[in-house]
Amino acid sequence: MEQQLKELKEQALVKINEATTVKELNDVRVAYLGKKGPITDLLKGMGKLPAEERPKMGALVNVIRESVTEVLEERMTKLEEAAINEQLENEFIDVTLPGRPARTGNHHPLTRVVEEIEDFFISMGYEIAEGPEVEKDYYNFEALNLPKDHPARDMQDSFYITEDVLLRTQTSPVQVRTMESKGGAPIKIICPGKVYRRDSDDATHSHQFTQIEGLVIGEDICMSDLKGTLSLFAKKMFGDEREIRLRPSFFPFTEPSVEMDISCFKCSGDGCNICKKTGWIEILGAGMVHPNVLRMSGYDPAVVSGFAFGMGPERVAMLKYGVEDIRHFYTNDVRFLSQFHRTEA
Ligand code: 2U9
Repeated sequence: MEQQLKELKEQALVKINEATTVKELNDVRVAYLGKKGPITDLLKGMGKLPAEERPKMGALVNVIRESVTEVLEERMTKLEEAAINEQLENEFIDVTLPGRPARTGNHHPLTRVVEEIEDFFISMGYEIAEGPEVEKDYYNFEALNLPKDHPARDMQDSFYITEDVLLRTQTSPVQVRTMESKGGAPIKIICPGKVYRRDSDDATHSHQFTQIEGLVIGEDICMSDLKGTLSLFAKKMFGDEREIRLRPSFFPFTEPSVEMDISCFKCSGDGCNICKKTGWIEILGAGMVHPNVLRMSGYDPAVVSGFAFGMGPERVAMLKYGVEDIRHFYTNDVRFLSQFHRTEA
């Protein structure tokens, strides 16, 4: 049996040396050291040996198994290393190749314009106020000096939910709510947000659009404060060379009321398609807060006065970026949106 064991060991060592791949070597391991291999068989057959021979033979089988295992593991390490080296050589990765650029998102053009307008007014000391889009008739109309029989309250023009509740048609109710909560204290706010009107959608109208309104209330607030503020605003949004002009207008919530034009940023007054050959572009409406509006929300028109203005950021964005159809802002076509890449760092 001793001789048999030595031959087995020699055979196993030869097979280990002959194996050239990890798989072949694993086959050798299973064949010689596995549960069904000859060494295990020999160990199982020990019971048939005379009792005095068993310890010696048992020790010999173990020594042989250990030395075969040791040689096999050494060889396995070498073959594994060789396999990895071969893989590294064959699967060369050129890390200098340029990668595919990741497609990044960017701010919606309307968001950019709204934030630009907000930044200007924040820099002038205004705070941002927000309020509900589903609003009471009182805050949307009544408190803004639009009595029950006013044509702007026509059911056909607004999305009414009940007789007294509607989707706000302007962000003015936010100002009214702020006035109520301030109890007569000075106010300097802008109110950006979505508004809703029953309009048929076309290139310049949308049933839902964005507004930014502003309200300043305090002692001695006068028309020249409004004019100075709007003049700075026009220069910030459309360039330092912009001039403004105020034309008389009418809004139920302001008296006097004005509409503001800026000198055309494309032709500087010579006349072009943007300013319809007039040299001026209408940007927003404004005025001094009507005494009725002040009174209804707890301010005494004999003590304080205020100015207010309102604009549509869609119109500002259309002029700034040359967008010809308002619906582009809402249809989220990436071919449109991807044209507005951030240029600042
Ligand atoms: C209060 C008092 C007065 C807000 C104002 C305008 C003039 C105006 C339009 C611009 C384009 C609406 O989006 S648009 O169609 N707005 O011309 N808005 S003054 O006046 C207020 C608001 C709140 C308490």
